[in-house]
Amino acid sequence: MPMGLKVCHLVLSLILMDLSKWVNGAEQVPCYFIFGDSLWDNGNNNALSTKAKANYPPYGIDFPEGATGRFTNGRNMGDILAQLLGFENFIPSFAHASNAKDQEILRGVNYASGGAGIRNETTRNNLGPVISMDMQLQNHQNTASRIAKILGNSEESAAKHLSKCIYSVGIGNNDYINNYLLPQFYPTNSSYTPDQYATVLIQQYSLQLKTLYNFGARKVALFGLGLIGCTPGCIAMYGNGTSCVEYINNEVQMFNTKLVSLVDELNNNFQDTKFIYVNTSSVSSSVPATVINTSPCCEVGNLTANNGVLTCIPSGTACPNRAEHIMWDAAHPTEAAYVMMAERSYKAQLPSDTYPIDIHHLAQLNLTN
Ligand SMILES: *[C@@H]1O[C@H](CO)[C@@H](O)[C@H](O)[C@H]1NC(C)=O
Ligand SMILES: *[C@@H]1O[C@H](CO)[C@@H](O)[C@H](O)[C@H]1NC(C)=O
Ligand SMILES: *[C@@H]1O[C@H](CO)[C@@H](O)[C@H](O)[C@H]1NC(C)=O
Ligand SMILES: *[C@@H]1O[C@H](CO)[C@@H](O)[C@H](O)[C@H]1NC(C)=O
Ligand SMILES: CC(=O)N[C@H]1CO[C@H](CO)[C@@H](O)[C@@H]1O
Repeated sequence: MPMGLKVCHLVLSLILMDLSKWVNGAEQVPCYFIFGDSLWDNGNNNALSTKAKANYPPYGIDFPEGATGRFTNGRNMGDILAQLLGFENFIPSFAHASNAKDQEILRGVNYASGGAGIRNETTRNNLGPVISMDMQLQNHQNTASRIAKILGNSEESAAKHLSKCIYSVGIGNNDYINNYLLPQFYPTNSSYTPDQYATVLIQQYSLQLKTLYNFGARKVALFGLGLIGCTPGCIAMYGNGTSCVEYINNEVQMFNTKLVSLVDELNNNFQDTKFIYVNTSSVSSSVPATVINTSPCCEVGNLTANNGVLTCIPSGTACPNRAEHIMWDAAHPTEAAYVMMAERSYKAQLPSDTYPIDIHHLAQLNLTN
């Protein structure tokens, strides 16, 4: 299958190796904070009584520490972006923050939780409790207090430090997959048309981003939703087993369009701040949509019968040619696909990849308060 991806992955691996040589110990920003869902989770769900977890083999088959709770075979989006930003170590999970040294906390925390959504009830009714965006922001408040203590009991010093960091937020996929698309568990589909639903999601997201701003965030990358209708899980559950489910992609696109408008609005309202939009379908577009591999790399259960469990079977098999696969399980990309997406969000290759600037330029910005 995707020869293009294989070649691309090889080239990108070389770029990553090269980059790590000369930026080693030279972070472009002092800190990086991560909010989001399973594309970003690095172990925050491990101790929760939820079905939305990935801390068992074959997850982590290509990760040095094995199955850590990352929903892929190797590094995830946040890991690769941290490396591109010049960090020597991955950003620690909030679940382990209490064990982390002060110096580590100053470099950032990862709050992301598999299954999490903009809405608090998302995923709860079908898979169990997860850490919603509101709860991730509450956890960030704890971190902000700790940082104020570290910096001499000064909230002002904390806000100043936090203003220099990069923030990435990737949330909203589950408000569709584990909410709007499951009317047997959630009332949203009978309450809202797709356009109304996108609007209420964006309104709530807007408040959440203002909260993040109030904690000091000034450089924020917002990741748009992916082509959910093309994931193996959606194709199995809502399609005819072969092609992308277009009505789902259209619903997700309504959200993305409104998110771009929100980026404009926030940048107009907060002159000392830059929000950017990462177009997830654009940054994954080296692989033509027509060759999206509908078979996950790992062994998954009966997708049409399981109310949204899209993860690998515990101790199931994994395909040997993982660098050639886009999808790792029924919902999550492989590390190879994440490398491609992270690289293009960091340095845009097409004008449609990021708006108005890419993460590399966001990091370089000199914003005055
Ligand atoms: C989210 O819902 C849970 C369970 O109903 C509740 O315990 C929690 O306080 C809610 N969190 C927020 C931020 O609303
Ligand atoms: C169903 O699958 C066939 C190929 O087997 C395809 O030609 C057709 O467009 C699909 N229909 C829908 C509604 O996706
Ligand atoms: C995202 O990129 C695709 C091209 O892959 C483009 O068709 C689409 O309009 C872009 N969406 C937004 C919201 O910029
Ligand atoms: C998967 O589950 C569906 C719905 O329960 C059932 O109709 C189908 O036969 C199952 N497929 C397999 C391969 O077991
Ligand atoms: C998944 C989905 O969008 N289902 C339905 C939700 O309700 C509208 C009517 O407002 C239907 O058109 C959708 O198909």
